[in-house]
Amino acid sequence: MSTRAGFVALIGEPNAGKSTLLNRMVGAKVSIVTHKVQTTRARIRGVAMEGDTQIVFVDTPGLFKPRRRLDRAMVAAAWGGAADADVVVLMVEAHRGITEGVESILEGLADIGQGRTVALAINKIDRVASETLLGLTKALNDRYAFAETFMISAEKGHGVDALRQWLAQQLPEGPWLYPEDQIADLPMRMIAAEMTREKLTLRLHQELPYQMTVETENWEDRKDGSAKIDQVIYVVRDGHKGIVLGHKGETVKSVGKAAREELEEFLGRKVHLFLQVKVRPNWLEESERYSEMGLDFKDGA
Ligand SMILES: Nc1nc2c(ncn2[C@@H]2O[C@H](COP(=O)(O)OP(=O)(O)OP(=O)(O)O)[C@@H](O)[C@H]2O)c(=O)[nH]1
Ligand SMILES: [Mg+2]
Repeated sequence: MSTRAGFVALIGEPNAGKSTLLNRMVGAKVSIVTHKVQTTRARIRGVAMEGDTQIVFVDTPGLFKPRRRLDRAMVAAAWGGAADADVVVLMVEAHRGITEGVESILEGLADIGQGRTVALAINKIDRVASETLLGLTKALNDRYAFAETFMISAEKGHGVDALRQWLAQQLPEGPWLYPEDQIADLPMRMIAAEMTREKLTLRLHQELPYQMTVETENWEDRKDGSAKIDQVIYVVRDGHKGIVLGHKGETVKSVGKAAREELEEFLGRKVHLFLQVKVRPNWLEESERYSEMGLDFKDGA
């Protein structure tokens, strides 16, 4: 019996639904999802099986015009993910069509896509009438020679099985890359920090989520089977600290509760989660913060 295995990178504009698709393919939430743009910051790998094929999905940060150091490091990580993959899937939002952002990704693909299989996944088809999809499919295929086009709803699951089956056929023969029971390639302490960042992002408004990062500082496995996890939320201003804490600390308290509950479900054990907010005006220029996120500081230069 011959096995297959390889990497499939998901790329697209921020909010296209890349993390939602990765989670659906893996069958567990390994990458955080919010309705806001620029949620994913680094390359996150999730493992899915299709018959005897192991598909390692690589979720990437959204591709956009970078302004700050963090933006540049994120965009570099995304293109790097595409360049390292056997197959690239470009995700485009059905209801938004060919935006300026999609145009510039198509330009980048002309380079990265060479000698690589690139498929198109038009996502969020639940949001448009089917007539729209034919026109969009044609317009996109006129601009880039996609190996195949899929119409999917990552959220509802439409078209996802067909995409996974096709991807499995594209991957090379070879041994599996991860143990059969592994679903993610991301340290637990980072998954835990990401869960808190998701809950914070969902709770907070405007720019704040982009100026904040979460790190797991300490993880203690206790004798009674529970885990004690200490995390730090870094913000850039005193005012931000106040917002994260909320009136009488209510905001951080409810964020901590939501994150803890999700972590307990993910780990299948009791969790004691302690959150601390620290003002760090320069965290966006500190290389250690980038390595904690799984990004390359130098990429942001
Ligand atoms: N209606 C609809 N919404 C979807 C679908 N797929 C994803 N979404 C929503 O789109 C939003 C963004 O999803 P994400 O998976 O976080 O998008 P992303 O591409 O990973 O975004 P970044 O990490 O910021 O680059 C979330 O609110 C999802 O629930 C879909 O098929 N249909
Ligand atoms: Mg994402």
